[in-house]
Amino acid sequence: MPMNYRGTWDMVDNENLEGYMVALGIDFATRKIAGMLKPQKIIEQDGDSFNIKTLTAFRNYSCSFKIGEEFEEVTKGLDNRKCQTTVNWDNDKLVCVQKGEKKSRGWTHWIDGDNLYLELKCEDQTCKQTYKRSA
Ligand code: VL7
Repeated sequence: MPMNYRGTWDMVDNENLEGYMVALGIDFATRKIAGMLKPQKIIEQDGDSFNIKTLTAFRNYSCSFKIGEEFEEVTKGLDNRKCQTTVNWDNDKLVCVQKGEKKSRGWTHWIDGDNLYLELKCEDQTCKQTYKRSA
């Protein structure tokens, strides 16, 4: 049985989003707005099929994928790049590799109790986020 990520999750901690955004080349004004946001993740999951919505008062981002199947991801409203993206299980962790112009790009999710963790990586920067289950 795959780990169940379904739910609504509210961000409670955000470490080095600034460094991650600089690595992605996000402009100053957008970084200042983005740094104020408290995203909510709505995760839908049917076995190995996922939809992850990241919702904020400023912009939303949605991503659908199936474990092990590479797809073209356009990071619309973020840095607007194309990546060849694959998400795999590492035990109960979700490990995403985003191949493209930026080196060492990807993210990892894991769950511990009512906390959802996310590490976002780009080049030499790591942003660490914590979410709490709200539904
Ligand atoms: C990616 C913020 C900041 C540009 C706008 C701010 C809008 C939110 O990749 C992500 O999630 C994965 C794993 O859960 C699934 O897609 C989230 C958002 C990180 C990056 C870049 C600032 C512009 C913020 C929509």
